[in-house]
Order: sequence, then structure tokens, then C-alpha cells
Amino acid sequence: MSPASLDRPLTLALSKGRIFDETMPLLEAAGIHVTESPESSRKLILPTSSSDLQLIIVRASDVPTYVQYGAADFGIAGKDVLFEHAADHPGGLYQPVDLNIARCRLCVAVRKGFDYEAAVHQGSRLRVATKYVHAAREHFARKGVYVDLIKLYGSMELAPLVGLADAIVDLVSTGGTLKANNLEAVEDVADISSRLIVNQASLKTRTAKLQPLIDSFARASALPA
Ligand code: PRT
Ligand code: MG
Repeated sequence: MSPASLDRPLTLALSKGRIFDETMPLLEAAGIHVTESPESSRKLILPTSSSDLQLIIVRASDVPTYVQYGAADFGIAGKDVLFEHAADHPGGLYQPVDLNIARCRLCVAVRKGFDYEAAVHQGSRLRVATKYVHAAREHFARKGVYVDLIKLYGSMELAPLVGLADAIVDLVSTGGTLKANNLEAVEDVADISSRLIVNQASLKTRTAKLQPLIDSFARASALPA
């Protein structure tokens, strides 16, 4: 690798919204400030107060891809996203720190009044709509329940209301969205938080710049919120 490429700033991949917002205090703890917000700026590459670090703003589910291919040295992604990514791209991503941010639960939810236990025990084939097909497949296989999985890309909550599915597997944080749509969570699949992920080659070749930031993230995320 040429000295010039070692000199370029580190690139951290983030998604806008809750992950960006909850990452800002972790960067502040490392003494790094970000003056532009991805909500108001249309820039996809954001500078920081450190000439050693720039941010790129990508879709949450694209963060692992940018890091795996080395287009970003490191990134922050939810375990939900990482689990689905790993199923298609085994190995490759180093995950040194659970940042304890963007916490929620991956749940099975159904229409209020739908007898989920009975449906499961009768051995009937359940139709389940989800964005998280790998996590859902593994969950129902563990339970020994037959399911037909229907892949959706968003608004899972609609599926049981219009007869597309009996159940959904989706993220729940306050429960407000389920409630507003007359749905209820009937089973937990996993606790979700976001992890720092690091490109393996960057970790080897750019240790001097990366390791202090990884250590700072680890310290800041261990502090009580
Ligand atoms: O929105 P987009 O399609 O671009 O991508 P995304 O939904 O993957 O990104 P984003 O920014 O919404 O979420 C990024 C990460 O935040 C996810 O990968 C999770 O790890 C984490 N996270 C934490 C959540 C939630 N909490 C959450 N509540 N992601 C999504 N939600 C959604 C959920 O899917 C449901 O529709 O919020 C709704 C429920 O919220 P409550 O509060 O009503 O229960
Ligand atoms: Mg979203």
C-alpha cells in the first residue's frame, strides 16, 4: 500500500437517523465533532473536526457491504442487519465492540386476537412476512414450526392487516407502531443493539489511527447512558 493511501482519512460508514444520532456522543467522547447533519445536508461524505476521519452516509443495510469491501474502514450497524448480511457473506467482518446504541427487540407479532399459540401447536403452516428472513427462518426452525416466509422491504406491520401473512418478524422499540396497527408482540426473537464493525485489512494496515478510536468507542459505550 502506498504512503499516500495510508495518509488518507479513515472512513466511518453510518446510516442517518437513530444510528447517526446515537453515534454523535461516542464521537464527541473521542474529541471529534461533526458540524453538518445528514438530515439537512445532501452531502454523502461528511467531514469531521479531525482531518483523520470522514463519515459516509449510506442505507443501514448497506453499511456492512461498504466495510466488507474496504470502501469504509469501519462502520456501525444493528445486529439485525449484521445477521442478515452474514448469512449471505460469511466471515470477513471484525466486530470488536457492542456499542449498546439503537437498542430494540426483534419480535414475532400478530393481529390482536389471533391465537398464535394454537396456530403453532396445531402444526399448521404459518405465513410470516419479514425483512429479516434469515433470522426468522432460524427462529422458527429452532421451534420446529413450519413457516412460509414472505420477504418484504418495509411496513411489515401492514401484512397481517390485509391478509398477506399471519405473523410478522419485525423490530419493536416503544411498541407504539404495533399498538397503532392493532398488533401485539407474541414472542421475542433477539435483543438488538448496534455494533462497531471493522474491515480486516484496515485493522492491519491502519492500526495506529484505528485502534485509539475503537478503544474510545468501547470506553464511551460502556459508560451508563
Ligand atoms: O429506514 P431504512 O429502510 O432506510 O433502513 P432501516 O429501517 O434499516 O434503518 P433505520 O435507520 O430505521 O434503523 C437502523 C437500525 O436501528 C436498525 O437496523 C436497528 O438495528 C435499529 N433500530 C432500533 C430500529 C428500531 N429501533 C426501530 N424501532 N430500526 C427500526 N425500527 C422500526 C421498526 O422496524 C418498526 O417499524 O421502528 C418501528 C417500531 O418502532 P416503535 O417504537 O413504534 O416500536
Ligand atoms: Mg427504518
